[in-house]
Amino acid sequence: MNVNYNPASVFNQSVDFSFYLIFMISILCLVGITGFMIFSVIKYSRKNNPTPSNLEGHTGLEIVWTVIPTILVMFIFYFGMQGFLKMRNVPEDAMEIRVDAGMWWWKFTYPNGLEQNTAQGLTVPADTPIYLPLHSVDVIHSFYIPAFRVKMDVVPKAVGADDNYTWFEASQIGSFDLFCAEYCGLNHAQMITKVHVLTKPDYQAWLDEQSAGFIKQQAENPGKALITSKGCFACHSSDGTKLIGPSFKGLYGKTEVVVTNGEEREITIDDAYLKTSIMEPSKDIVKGYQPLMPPLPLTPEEINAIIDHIRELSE
Ligand code: HEC
Ligand SMILES: [Cu+2]
Repeated sequence: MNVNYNPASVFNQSVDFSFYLIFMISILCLVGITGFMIFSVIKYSRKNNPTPSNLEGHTGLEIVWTVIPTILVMFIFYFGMQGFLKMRNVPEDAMEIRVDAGMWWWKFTYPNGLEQNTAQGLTVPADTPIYLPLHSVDVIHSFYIPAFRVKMDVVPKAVGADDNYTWFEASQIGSFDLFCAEYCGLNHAQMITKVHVLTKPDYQAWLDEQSAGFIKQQAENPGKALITSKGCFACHSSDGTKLIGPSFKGLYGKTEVVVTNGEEREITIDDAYLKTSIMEPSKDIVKGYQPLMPPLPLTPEEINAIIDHIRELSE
């Protein structure tokens, strides 16, 4: 089949070919079976065929309707398998960008340590194979870029599976939707972002600029950088807006009611309380909120940096 279009990735041709092949076979079956039914209704009506007769087996027919579907299924399998093998075999020279998913955010980590979040999206160079190891910190998500014909489950280690992966090579400059295709809870719909495909020189310029900014922010305000890179911002704002969790603004020193082991108690937010809230989120639940905060892997230094930043936001 000659589909005349400009494919967005190197997978489009084989995936679309399999799709159209199956679609065409289905249309042929639909037309053939419907036609035969109409033919039989007319030919064997009471008017045209007054004396009914019984047909008792027909070896020739049985062979035909076993052999033809088998050939069709083998065709579908052959083309499907070819496309599948291409998607599972990552080229050796692929550039690695690690993908982390959580409720309800994405994080993309570049070889030089640069991190991009859901708001920023995934930026890649065109005509370069990109290898994407997929990690989930909580439940099963699914990494889906419809324009590239790429969709792969992002499975948490806890499920016992090894980390999953996928790869692609973009062939068109532009921005394409990237979202979670596995319903993963309340704000599943927030896991939508873009893949930005740049020319190789534009990508290099973008990478240099972003990396410089990222390194500067990490040095100047590690707490702020961590809140972005660890995905806290998906549920906590820094400007007083109430999201899924309370805003970090004005938090430090505030008095509030929390539920601990089913009992309400009043606390004043200090370093020790913040440390517990971050390390064991399910211990004290702020009254009026759902226990939705996941435990996130953070080192003690990282927690201290975040606490420093939360304190700053209340000064
Ligand atoms: C999936 C959403 C989600 C993410 C991601 C998340 N939190 Fe939370 N967080 C909540 C919710 C909901 C609460 C309120 C319920 C509770 O206390 O557990 C909360 C409570 C807190 C509290 C206590 C606030 C208070 O008013 O006492 C702190 C501190 C906190 N989170 C820090 C963090 C940090 C730091 C991160 C990132 C490393 C983070 N959270 C990531 C949802 C989230
Ligand atoms: Cu998801």
